[in-house]
Amino acid sequence: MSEQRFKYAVVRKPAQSMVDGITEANLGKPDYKKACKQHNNYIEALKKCGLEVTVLEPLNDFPDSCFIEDVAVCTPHCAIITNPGADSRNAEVIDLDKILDKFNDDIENIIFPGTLDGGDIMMVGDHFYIGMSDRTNIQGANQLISILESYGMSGSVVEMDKMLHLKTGINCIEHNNFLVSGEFIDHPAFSILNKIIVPEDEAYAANSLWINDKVIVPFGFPKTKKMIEDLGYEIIEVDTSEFRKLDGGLSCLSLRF
Ligand code: CIR
Repeated sequence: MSEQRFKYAVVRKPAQSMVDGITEANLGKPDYKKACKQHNNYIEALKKCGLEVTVLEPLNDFPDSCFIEDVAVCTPHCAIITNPGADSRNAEVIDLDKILDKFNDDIENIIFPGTLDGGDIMMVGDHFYIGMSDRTNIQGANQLISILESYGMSGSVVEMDKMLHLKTGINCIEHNNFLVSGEFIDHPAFSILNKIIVPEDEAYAANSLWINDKVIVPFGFPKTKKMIEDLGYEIIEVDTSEFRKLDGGLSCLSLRF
């Protein structure tokens, strides 16, 4: 296997205020220093996958701003700045256009009354699945679909009602392989895909991250790690325990394009 799809990543360092981030995980408050170390290891893993990484400064006014995946959808043809669905996160998009402008000829925007979080968007080639979570509404989804179609791509909505984001429970690791957990295991939208069923006690690892044919897997999920390894992928493990306490996984911590 060898496939170079992504060249760049953008990440945002965690802010000290992350201890007050949104969470339903019930795993306690994150340890800020530990989170910073884990974030550095994450950056190193992205570099090992061949990416040039832009590291943005923390935004202390936005406790969840290290979860930069939610503020943009990066496609091979344009970048789309989202309108994040959580009130406390909505203004995280400020100044993002200046950053994404360096890499993209075209920048588009999701605008009110549409809301959309990048964590709800799964790119599979030129098609984008859009999870209808509590953060993404139909206006946001329809705006995204029209933008995608105007660049020759496509999108479709996926009904869901249990998880925070679509990619909390399903992720494409290319070669038509998908890691799936919970409500997406028997979901009609995904019936024809090659599904790798992530066991319930390892559901967090469904959010493993394919980059250029390596797969970054969260530390501590041996069954999922083995299933991915057995498919022939090279694995990089990264501990994300402090981000998990805020319902965040591996994909949430970067934009890749
Ligand atoms: C939030 O609730 O928005 C953050 N605490 C976690 C965001 C995780 N992002 C993602 O799954 N794409």
